[in-house]
Amino acid sequence: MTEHHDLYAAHIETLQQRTREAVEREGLEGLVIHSGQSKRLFLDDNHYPFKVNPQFKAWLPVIDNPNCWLVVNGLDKPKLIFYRPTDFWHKVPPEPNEYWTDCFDVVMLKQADMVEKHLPYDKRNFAYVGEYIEVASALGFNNVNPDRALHYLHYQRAYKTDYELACMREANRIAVAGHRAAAQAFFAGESEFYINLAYNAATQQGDNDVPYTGIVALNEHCSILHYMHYDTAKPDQHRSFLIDAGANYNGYAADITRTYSVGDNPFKGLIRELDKLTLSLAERLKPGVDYADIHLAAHEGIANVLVQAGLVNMTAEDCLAQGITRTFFPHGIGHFLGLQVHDVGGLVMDDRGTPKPAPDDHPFLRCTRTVEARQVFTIEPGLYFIESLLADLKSSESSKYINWDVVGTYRPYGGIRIEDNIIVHRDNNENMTRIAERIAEQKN
Ligand SMILES: [Mn+2]
Repeated sequence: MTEHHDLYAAHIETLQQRTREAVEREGLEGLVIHSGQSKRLFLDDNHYPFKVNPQFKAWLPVIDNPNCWLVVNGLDKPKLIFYRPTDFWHKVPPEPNEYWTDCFDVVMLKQADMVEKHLPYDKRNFAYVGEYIEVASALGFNNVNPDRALHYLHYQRAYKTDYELACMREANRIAVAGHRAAAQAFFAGESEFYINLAYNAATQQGDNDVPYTGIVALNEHCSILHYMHYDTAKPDQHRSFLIDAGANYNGYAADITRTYSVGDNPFKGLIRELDKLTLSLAERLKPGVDYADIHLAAHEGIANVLVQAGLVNMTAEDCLAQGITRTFFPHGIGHFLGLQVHDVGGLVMDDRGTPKPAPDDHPFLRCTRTVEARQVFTIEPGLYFIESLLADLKSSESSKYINWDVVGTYRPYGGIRIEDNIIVHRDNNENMTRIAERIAEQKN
């Protein structure tokens, strides 16, 4: 993406302004941001996959290099201390020379423990931002992950720069390619394990590259909300397939869910209803709307689907009032998306970090912010047939309103979730996922 160069420079300018404000609020001179360290397994000489500090990857598309540092104050050109050891065991990153290097004063670091000479000499007015508190104190930092500065940065991160939006469109494009390959593997009758491989091959991202562990579930497994197992055996019958899988571009995430079914059956009708619900809820995103209200609207939508499908024997209003929709849709309607799949800053009232928790009846909602332009959300209603929650419902007063024989016919399909990634602009919404799907379809 050649246009990245200009967008990137503007992105850095925005981060500089935010940093200036953050350090002023904290009474600091600057921040020293640590990319992280390689973490060793207990009593072992192998390492966990490296996951970079999100505050580091906010600045530059380097997500695979531990022992790097940024020194930023919002005024001077940011300093990048880039780790490049002499090492014949591991792949050493190339000397940075891409478009983004112009925005930094780059110094090379050959030995991780020699970083001190590149850091500010007087650290009293600098804060360490990173995971390794013992490293920070060994280096002489007293101020670690300062609250006021981080609250401010986290809150601001909800407003994506044009560069970030471009990255997220690309992440969606890559993920959609994976979803298409996965759907094909499902209809070809493959196992969960193989479907996941097909996804990885199409995205060219391995299990450690994608932004989160993908959910690849067949049949009843679709009812396990965080099903993270990949069954190597093909089931006797392929009834349904739920895939929640993303992709990463420059450290930015896509987070997409689709559900499929084989043949013509009533479950397919339910999938269509959920698809419509996703689109209509996405339409509700607009500046000034309370995101939590979209969650409540999702429950109204689910109540309507339950009535129409004959799963309940009551009005949608009563279904909602008795909380029955929470049995079938027990998670939140979505979340902020960005550098992290569940991006930060969703549950605060302001840039001081004043909490704005999820409503008592909906504790799993991850965002309660007022919707504004430049924010990116997922919208992901679901409808599941979860054994334990159905058992609770069956033993409750409301059991008499449930058509249990109808519930029984859907149980072997597990459940449905349809999840899109949406940019809210001032005058319109941009459903990145549907756009990427349309483009991919036209190419074929
Ligand atoms: Mn999601």
